[in-house]
Amino acid sequence: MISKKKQIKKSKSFFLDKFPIITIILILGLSVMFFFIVINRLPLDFFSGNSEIISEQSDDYDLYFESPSKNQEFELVNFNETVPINIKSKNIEELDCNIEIYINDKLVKTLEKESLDFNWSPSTTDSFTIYAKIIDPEGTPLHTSEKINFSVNFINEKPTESTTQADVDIEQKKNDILSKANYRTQNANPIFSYRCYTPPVIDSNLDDWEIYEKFTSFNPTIKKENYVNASDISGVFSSCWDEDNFYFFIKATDDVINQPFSGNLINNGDSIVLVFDAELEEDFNIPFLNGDDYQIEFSPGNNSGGGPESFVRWPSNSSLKNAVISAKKGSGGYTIEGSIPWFEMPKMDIKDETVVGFTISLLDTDNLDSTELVMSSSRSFDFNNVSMLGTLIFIDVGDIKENTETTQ
Ligand SMILES: [Ca+2]
Ligand SMILES: [Ca+2]
Ligand SMILES: [Ca+2]
Ligand SMILES: [Ca+2]
Repeated sequence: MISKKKQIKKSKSFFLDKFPIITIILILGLSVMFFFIVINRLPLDFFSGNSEIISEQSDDYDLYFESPSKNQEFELVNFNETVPINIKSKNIEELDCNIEIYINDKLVKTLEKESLDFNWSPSTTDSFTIYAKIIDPEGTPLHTSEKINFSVNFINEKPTESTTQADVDIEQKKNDILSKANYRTQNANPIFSYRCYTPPVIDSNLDDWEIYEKFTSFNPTIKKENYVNASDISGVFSSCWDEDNFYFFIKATDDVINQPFSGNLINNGDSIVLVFDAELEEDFNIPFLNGDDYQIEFSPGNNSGGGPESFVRWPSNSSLKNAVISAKKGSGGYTIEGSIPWFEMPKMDIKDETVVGFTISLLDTDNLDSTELVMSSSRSFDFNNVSMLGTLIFIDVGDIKENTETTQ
């Protein structure tokens, strides 16, 4: 535009010498008219790129995805598993707005700007594109994020025919709990533990876990520079509960099973650690372990053929006398299935909708004689800092065995 004006100025002085002023005005008028006709006919993009980008540049809002990352591949065990969606925002603190999430150009969720995390349940093995929009109260998009491609691969199950009413109700119940709960959203996506109506048999047969949600998104947390790939150490975790016990299983993938120790040393070999903060809300600002916290380790058994073991690192420094544990070691990994009676964790007063601090960590030792790498269900983990814990939510959605029978 500037060069055009300059040109017009030049021509103006040139014309002034030879033609009457009226001709100049006529030419100027025609040029202006012609300019606006051209602008109107060309698509807007020709001049500005995109109308939304104008507002983005002027206001400097931004949204970016922490999860999924670009081209991330999610391997899900079954349809109870979800893809964690975590979004970070920039410069929208003062803005009156909501955030819309689109997957394959379909609106899947509208989030409040304060909590930009949720779990998305894909229904099929596929590739997806996700993006988010900042929407003002009138519904006008102010900014659109970068598009992120990711893929989902269901390892085991065939897709269910359709979403049952029960699934819808469960999602609704979860969302209601999350909207009321006070938990550390930044640490991890909450994990749900379903009430069981038929307790799993603790026998290293994992069939009884099919109906429960599985967690697989472990992050390297301690000595993470040693992380190589998922066959070095990764895992599938699930849990459920009833009035008497907390039940769990872990299926650890581990290229080298090495547990030289037993007793209070098991955390130096291949083992898992469960940490619970029973009074999450009350202890929100207390980073150290206190009287309502439990740090419990499990070993699949040592190298000399000893059976599975537990050790309560906090608060008691002893084994869990009344826990039932079954473990199986194989090539490429091990499983631990267990039940812990609630009376071993007396501060865990668990009922429907109880929210506690929780992280499960996989401790991997391959060739050294102490832990080489820790993978955790929270984004960061420290044995002595409960403020890094993620969240476990106990939920009663009825006898889900009955609900799923109709779709199988
Ligand atoms: Ca079992
Ligand atoms: Ca390993
Ligand atoms: Ca505590
Ligand atoms: Ca190992």
